[in-house]
Amino acid sequence: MGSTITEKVLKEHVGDGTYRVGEEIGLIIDQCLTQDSTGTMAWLEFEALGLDEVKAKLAVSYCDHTSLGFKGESTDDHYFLQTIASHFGAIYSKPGNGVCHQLHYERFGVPGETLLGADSHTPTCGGLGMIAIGAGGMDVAVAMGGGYFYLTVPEVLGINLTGSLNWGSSAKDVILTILKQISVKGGVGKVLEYMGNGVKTLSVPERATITNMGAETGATTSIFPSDEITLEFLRGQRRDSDWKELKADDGAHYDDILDIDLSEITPQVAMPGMPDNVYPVEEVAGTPIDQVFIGSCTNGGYADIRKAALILQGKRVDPSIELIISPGSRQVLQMLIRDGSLDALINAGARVIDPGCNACIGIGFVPGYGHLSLRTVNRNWAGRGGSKFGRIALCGAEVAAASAIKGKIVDPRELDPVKLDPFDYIVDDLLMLKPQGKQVEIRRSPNIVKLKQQVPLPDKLEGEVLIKVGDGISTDDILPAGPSTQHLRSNLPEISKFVFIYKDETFAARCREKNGGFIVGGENYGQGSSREHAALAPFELGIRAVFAKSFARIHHANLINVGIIPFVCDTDEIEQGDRLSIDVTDLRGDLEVSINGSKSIPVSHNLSERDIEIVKAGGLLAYTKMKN
Ligand code: MIC
Ligand code: SF4
Repeated sequence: MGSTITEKVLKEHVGDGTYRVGEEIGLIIDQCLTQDSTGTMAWLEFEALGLDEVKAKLAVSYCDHTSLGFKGESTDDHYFLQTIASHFGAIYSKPGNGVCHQLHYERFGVPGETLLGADSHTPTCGGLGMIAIGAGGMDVAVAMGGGYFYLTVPEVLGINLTGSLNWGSSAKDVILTILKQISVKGGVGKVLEYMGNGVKTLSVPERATITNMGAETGATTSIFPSDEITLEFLRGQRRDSDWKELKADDGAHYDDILDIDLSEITPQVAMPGMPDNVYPVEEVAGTPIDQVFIGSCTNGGYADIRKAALILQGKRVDPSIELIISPGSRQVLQMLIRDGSLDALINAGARVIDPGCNACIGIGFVPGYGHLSLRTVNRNWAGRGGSKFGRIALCGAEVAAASAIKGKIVDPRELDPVKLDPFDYIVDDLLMLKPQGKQVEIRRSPNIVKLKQQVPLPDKLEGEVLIKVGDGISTDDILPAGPSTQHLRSNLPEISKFVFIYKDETFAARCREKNGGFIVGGENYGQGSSREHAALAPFELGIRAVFAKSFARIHHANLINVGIIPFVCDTDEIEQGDRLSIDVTDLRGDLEVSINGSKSIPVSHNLSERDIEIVKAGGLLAYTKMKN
């Protein structure tokens, strides 16, 4: 039987265990990336491992989420990241250079290699044919130190693309259509592998849009073949020597196949709430909007913003709204300057900001009370744009640009088609700094707070249920990103005050008062970002276990890594305020939790043997040190 691309790349990288679907393997990681909001912690964790230097083939420390330095603490974070990367042997991408995922596929991604990134949209590099996986900072710290990344061998969902896209529809509409079909849980435990004749009609940036937002299906990652189009892209980036062909064998076995005819894809919009709350544009056309944002790691590429410029050329942004353009990288910005797009956009009334995450993470351009912001980003949960009162809808660049002209959601097919001319990429790595080694002194501000040592798990966990939440709780619900927290990522005592702040303002204070306790959730608890702060901060508040019906992959791993046990049970049986007690001396046996001393219910978990050892040791850092 032939192999899928996923199987080929994973098998070539198995360092520990046997490749069998559903079993745990230790994966050899070639490349690692960190960014400035998860990176401060990841680098502190790397330091805590006591290693001399980065052992992975390549590590890049990016600065993108708080690249505007909106607080002095963020600027301090940047200097810490720059000096620690240089000291331990990683490349540093300076603020203003762009978003990590966009930059990584432009400048470093290599088909057939593995990438582990401390950001959930790391699968973007799957557009180049990499196995690129998002993980928490501790896992990335261990991988930077040359350790394996442990994961359960995923199933492979083949997505068979046929036909080609019509005017008005884009790669974003492809992934929104897939999300509508399989939902935000449909990719859990799977790799989405693209195949079929339609693949060759998509450029690498279009593929990257699709693999980027595959993260929103809960998939482990997404991957495209590496073909002539990939070679052409790498040639454009002056990196053709990094190319290698990658394709699935004839007769490769897919666990399931989803057929998508690109010629039937139409423009789509994900309305506020969840990325799978997707409607054909005609059903929501006419909805008034207050703001349009074009950019992010999903649609911050040159072609997307160029298309928006062509749509807006000679027209005017509706005076009742604002349009913000945020190029994904400095390369994109330089190209938009060269071809006059920036002129066209500014003349139309758009505002252009520095390449980076910015508004996507709620740094600037925070939507006002009840406002609807139409964005080309990938997430639209409540609170995502930096305020719990703003609402976000997701779409591609064409819908966004057309809607900016009218001040309401518009079907771009009503406008004359625009077409891109052939172009060359501008390659200039001025803001990519090579490491200088040990002579570089690491700069730390008081806001960079050293990690506490992890201590072994006690035999019994007891305490109160301090919050009970419903299904689909995202990491943004647990620990919101945005202006109130982004500068505190390296300061756990301070950032922990914001845990569940949008859901229950008294949560953190109650945790302190009660000396910790438990969280109870529903299905898919912890979906979304790789932010390990959504586990570290509750731990800081004394949370020692989360009881839920199911967990999202990265958050599940993060809980284990910080020493919180993710238990699975029927949480309908537990209420906020209940007192729980559970004996955890033998996590391999039958387990039950006692509720208020009056009844007990069975609980289970999805911990592997290794995970059990990690939680017993108190977390991944303690475990790794113990093993070394
Ligand atoms: C996100 O898009 O939610 C983020 C901000 O990039 C996060 C990382 C973080 O919280 O720093 C992610 O996707 O992992
Ligand atoms: Fe940055 Fe937004 Fe992409 Fe996260 S989703 S990496 S915040 S651009």
